[in-house]
Formats: sequence, C-alpha cells, structure tokens
Amino acid sequence: MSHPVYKNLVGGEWVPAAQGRTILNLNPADHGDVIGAFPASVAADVDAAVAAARRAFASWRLVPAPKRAEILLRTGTLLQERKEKYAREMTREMGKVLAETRGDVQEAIDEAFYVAGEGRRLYGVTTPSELEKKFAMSVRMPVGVVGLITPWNFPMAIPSWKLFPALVAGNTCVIKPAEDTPLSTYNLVETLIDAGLPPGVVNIVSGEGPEAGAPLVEHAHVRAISFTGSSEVGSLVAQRAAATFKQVSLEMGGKNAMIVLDDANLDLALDGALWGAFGTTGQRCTATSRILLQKRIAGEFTEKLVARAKKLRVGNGLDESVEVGPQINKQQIDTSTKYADIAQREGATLLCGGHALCAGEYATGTFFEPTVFAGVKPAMRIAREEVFGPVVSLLEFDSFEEAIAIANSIDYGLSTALYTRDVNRAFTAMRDLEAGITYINAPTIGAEVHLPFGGVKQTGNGHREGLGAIEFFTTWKAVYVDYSDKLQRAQIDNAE
Ligand code: UN1
Repeated sequence: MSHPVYKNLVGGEWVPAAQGRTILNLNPADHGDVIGAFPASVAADVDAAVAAARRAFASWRLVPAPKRAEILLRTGTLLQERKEKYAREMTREMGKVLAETRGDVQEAIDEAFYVAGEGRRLYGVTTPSELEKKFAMSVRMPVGVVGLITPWNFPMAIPSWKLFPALVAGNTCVIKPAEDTPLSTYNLVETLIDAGLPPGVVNIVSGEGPEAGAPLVEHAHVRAISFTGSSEVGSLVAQRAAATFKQVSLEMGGKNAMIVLDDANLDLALDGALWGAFGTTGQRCTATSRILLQKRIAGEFTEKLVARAKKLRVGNGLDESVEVGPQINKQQIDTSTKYADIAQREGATLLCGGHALCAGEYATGTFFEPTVFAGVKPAMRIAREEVFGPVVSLLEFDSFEEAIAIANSIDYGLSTALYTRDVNRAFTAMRDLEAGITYINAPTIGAEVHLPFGGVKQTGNGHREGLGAIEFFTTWKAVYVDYSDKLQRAQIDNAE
C-alpha cells in the first residue's frame, strides 16, 4: 500500500534527508496502517536547517513582537478549525483516544492564544541610575537559533509550548520531533506557515535522537536547547550542550504520587486515580504512578479501583467507546512487561493486568493491560522508577507526615496530588511536597498552559515551560543612556 512521503523543512523548502533514508510512522493500534515515511536525518541535514534558521533570524528578530504575535493568534484560530482533523491524525500516529488528542490540539490552541498576548508584553524593567541624567533599563532580546527536541506523548501540545514562546520572543527554530509521532509537528508547522510565518523561521529536521538530535545539541550556532524526554537522555543533552555553553531547558521523568487521606471524598479520588494512572495509557510524565492510601480506607479504595481498572475498555483510540489506547511501540510494551516482572519479584501483589494484550483485535498493535500492584513498599523499584505505561502502584501509610515523606522519597519531582477535606493538611502538603506541581482534590495530570510547568530534582534543571518559557527564550540586555553630555564614571564620580 502506498503512503505519503514527508521531507524536512529547511528555509521554507521541503527537502529529503541527505542520506535519503526514511522512518515509517506506524499506527500503534494497527501496524498495517502506515501514516507515512519521514526523513531519517543526519548531521548534514541539521547543518542546513541551522544555517537557514540563522539567515531567517536576521529579519525575524526585527519584526515587531506584536506582529510576530499576530501570526500566533491566527495559528490558534486555524488550529480551532483543524482541531478534529489533526486530533484524528494524532490518534492514528500516537494511539491515545480521540478525547485526549482533541485535548492535545486544544492545548496548542490555548498556548497560541496565551503566547500571542505576550507580543504586547515581553516586559522589561527600568530602574533609576545612580548617576544624574542617565537612564537605565533592561530589555528582553531573543536568544538566536534555538533547537527544540520533543517527545511522542504530547505530539502537538509540547511542540507548541516550545515553538510559540520561542517565536514571539524573536528566535528562529529547528525542531526535531519524536520519530514515533512527527506528523503532528508537521501539522502544527503547516498551520504556522498558513498563518503567515516567513520561510526559515521554523525548520523541521525529522529523525532519531543519536543521528539528528545530537548534532542539533552540539551545533555551534544553536544558542539554546529545549528538550522534553527521559532523564537519561536529558543528562546527555545537558552534557553535550555544555561544550558550547548553550542554555538548556530540560523537562524529564516523573514518579508522581497521589495521596488519599481517610477523610477524602473516595469516589472523587477514585475517578482521579483512574484518570491519572490510565489516561494516555499512563504515558504522561505527569501520570499518577503511585497511589498512597491511608490504612483505614486502603481496603475499600483498592477493591473499587481494581474493579474499575478491570472494566476499562482498551483498544484503538479512534473508536469512541475505547478508554485506554495502545502504548506507543514495542519498546514501551517491553518496559511495562519488565516492570511488571520486577514488581512481582520484589514482592508486590499483582491485582490486575500485568501483561501485553496480543490476541484478537490486539494482534495488530502494542497494547498493555491496565495494571495495579498492591503491597508496594517505598524502597521497591516499582515505587521509584518511571514506567511510562498503564501500571500503578498502591502503597499504604499511617500518618499524613509519613505520606509526605514517602511521596518525597524519590529522585523525581514533577507532579503530586492530595485528596482530603482538611484545609490545614492541604496547605501543609502544598508547602512540603517536593514537586513542581501540586494538585488538591484533583489527579496529577491536567496542567494548564499559563502556569509554570516543570519539576524539581531529576525531573528538570530549574526552567519552566508555560509561565517560565519567555524567561528561557529571551536573554536580558542592560541599556544605559547618558544624557548629561559629559563622561560620568559609575562607582567613582558619584562616590563619597
Ligand atoms: C507530559 O506528560 O509530558 O499536565 C505533559 C498534563 C498535560 C501535559 C503533560 N497537560 O498532564
């Protein structure tokens, strides 16, 4: 069967990768459904894209920010019109159910409207000079050419979190989308172009991390890298980028805890647990992967959770009755299977799931059963390491203080949730949970674009997307204007 063949976007032209090799983008629910062949790029392709971005930077940085923002505003409006089409294409390439891919496109729309407003802000600061007749101000400048490396789990939302703030600030971009889900980046960039983005301002280099991502990270003319992916790869990105002193923003793994106190609305907590753990088939960096239950309610909660997890309908995300789509690829199935084995060897009790689904309607894709482990102890690997699949661990605790300590006892710090009706404990948890995001009476997933997104410890390196993105994609310039008509020496002429 024939399928579309995609190219790289370099300086406004669609060009094949230097070596002419391609990577097939397959529907994870049905491997017979080929979305397309995408370029397997190498360093030469990255060089060409960076050169194009450098050329475009010369004029893009001079376009007034409110005008750059208008392109983003139009992009948001066009995405609204295309939402259903792009959501369906995203479900085909990524697998998550349609309600969620509509949400993913919506997140890009929200980001477009949010960042478009920045075009008329991009605030700097003025401050008095210590000298007479001297004016002092700090203005935001674009960084230059920025490299963006994005994951497969939010194929349009995460590229939009990076592209839009980078663009409004006057940077030009080279984006390397995840090789499993490049089409959604193509759709996003196509929309930017239709909205009036000039050639070369965004360039796409498709391919795999070691071949196409690494040269971008190492490129001497790339001034900043924004990466979302695993902590393992993030560490490599930071080390390789250090050689050329790039700014690096890393959003990485999580092992997010939901704490359920015995005064909580249990039905609400159950709804949150199912959505947080099995939404997006557990493939979110914000996914609920540990549920900490206070002993008095643990039995009842566990029983109800397992009954509902067993009833979740797994299948092709294009079928509206399906609740849990496939995992992205065989490698992720292997990881889920590996952790199911590890958990059992460590002494955890498998209450449901634990296996890949291979028979009947599942034979053509990569599916895994919604999986619940009980009797998990904080020291077990299943309680500490990221699975990135539909696998959740249940841990029990006696006191609120113990729950906070367990929640914090891991190397990651992205998202956390507390279910309680006790306002004092809610505020204590907001203060004490070591995470970039804390939810009260809501699950660990569901961040909105205009708040800071990111985490502490091995989840990130201190930067934030959303609210923090403009900070990352701009660099400060201090400007002094002396209108005294004489040489005024700071720290000397005005000193006692
Ligand atoms: C991710 O999993 O990498 O908060 C991003 C959420 C989504 C974004 C998740 N809005 O779950």
